[in-house]
Amino acid sequence: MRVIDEERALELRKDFPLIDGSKGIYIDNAATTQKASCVLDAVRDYYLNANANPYRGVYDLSVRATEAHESARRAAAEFIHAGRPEEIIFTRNATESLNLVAFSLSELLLEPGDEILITVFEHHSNMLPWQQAAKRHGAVLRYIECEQDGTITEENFRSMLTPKTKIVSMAQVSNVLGRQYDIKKFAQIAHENGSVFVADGAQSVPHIPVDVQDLDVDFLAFSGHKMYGPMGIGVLYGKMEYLEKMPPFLTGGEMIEYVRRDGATFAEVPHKFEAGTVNVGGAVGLEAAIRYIQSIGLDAISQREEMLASYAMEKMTQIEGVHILGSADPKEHTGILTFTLDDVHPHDVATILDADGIAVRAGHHCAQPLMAFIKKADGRPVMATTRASFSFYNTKEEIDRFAASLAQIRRKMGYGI
Ligand code: 7TS
Repeated sequence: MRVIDEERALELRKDFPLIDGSKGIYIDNAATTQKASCVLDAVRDYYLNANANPYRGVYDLSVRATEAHESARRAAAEFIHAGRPEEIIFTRNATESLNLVAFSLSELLLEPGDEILITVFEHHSNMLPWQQAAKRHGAVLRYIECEQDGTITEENFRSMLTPKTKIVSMAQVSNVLGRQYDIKKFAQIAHENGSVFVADGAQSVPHIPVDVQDLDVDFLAFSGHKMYGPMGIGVLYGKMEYLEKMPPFLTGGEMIEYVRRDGATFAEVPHKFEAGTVNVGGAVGLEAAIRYIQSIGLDAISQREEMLASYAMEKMTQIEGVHILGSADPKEHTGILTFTLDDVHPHDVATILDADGIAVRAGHHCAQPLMAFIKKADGRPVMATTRASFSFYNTKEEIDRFAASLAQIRRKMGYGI
């Protein structure tokens, strides 16, 4: 493994034209990462040299477009260690992947009175699809509450399962707390209970090695744009035993075998779940992003991001009024530090940081139930927070500047230091 030290980070940064040499500091990587030039080149090359509607034509260009899409599917399968490429379905993003599984799996499994189990820290994209599924099927959506630092104990998890729990869904890494959950263990417990386990990998797949066969999750959703790839391409991994039985999510062109006036037979998996013209350019970009990540190594990436979180945490905890959500251990943050600053609203924090050229995220981070659940020292819910999230291309020098800017905010707002 080639360690990413400051020198190597600056070298790798040359791969990201938007931030290379920029005075600004981009630390909103959990929202989306910057795009590597090799990704942009691959997308451009596809449109310049192989663009056609795939799967439909017999002519050379269409065959090349089909091959490009299938090559990306093989790359995604290899990246998360799926047993076979057909278990990879391309979607627009993690949100669409989660909607697909929530819709089609619940059609297959849910009866009135059944239960779906998720956690209180889920991103809205792994919450609303289950709320809707529960409504459609007369099922009950239950929430596991974590401890204030984000911990979910095995006992707590077990205590929420009942014989009616058909589906369990949770994030492998929380987009607010940055915490990584032992989904291998939780999936095993869910399986012992006869429940299907769905993992939201939007914040884990870009940062830590993920092996779906080792984890033995039944589904895994993630987005290309959070892993240096383009927007508009996402993945849903699913075990073939479920995908084959699940009804389609979207219907129309390309997902059929044969259509009659009174119905249709559907195409084989994965095409059954890829209705309409697919995003070949996005898939090509995703494959380039995967190859890029593989060339650096996820072990090196996760080590670097942990180091940056640790460095930032040390600086931030020295600033009066800063409170970091989640664990006190930087190893439990996957490069994500969400915080409050006494007396100052997160939108003011983010605006003042922006004046110093620093891009962070402020608000509820699409996790409003978590914001209402996490309490400040005075017992009131945090409701909104500011989040800094690092990528391997960020540097210690950037964190020094971020911390220096953060340290001035309370004074600038008239609260002294
Ligand atoms: N799940 C998690 C855990 C996420 O963090 C996000 C996006 C999604 C699902 C949805 O991904 P999308 O690509 O479909 O939008 N999270 C964030 C965030 O934290 N800030 O902006 C987007």
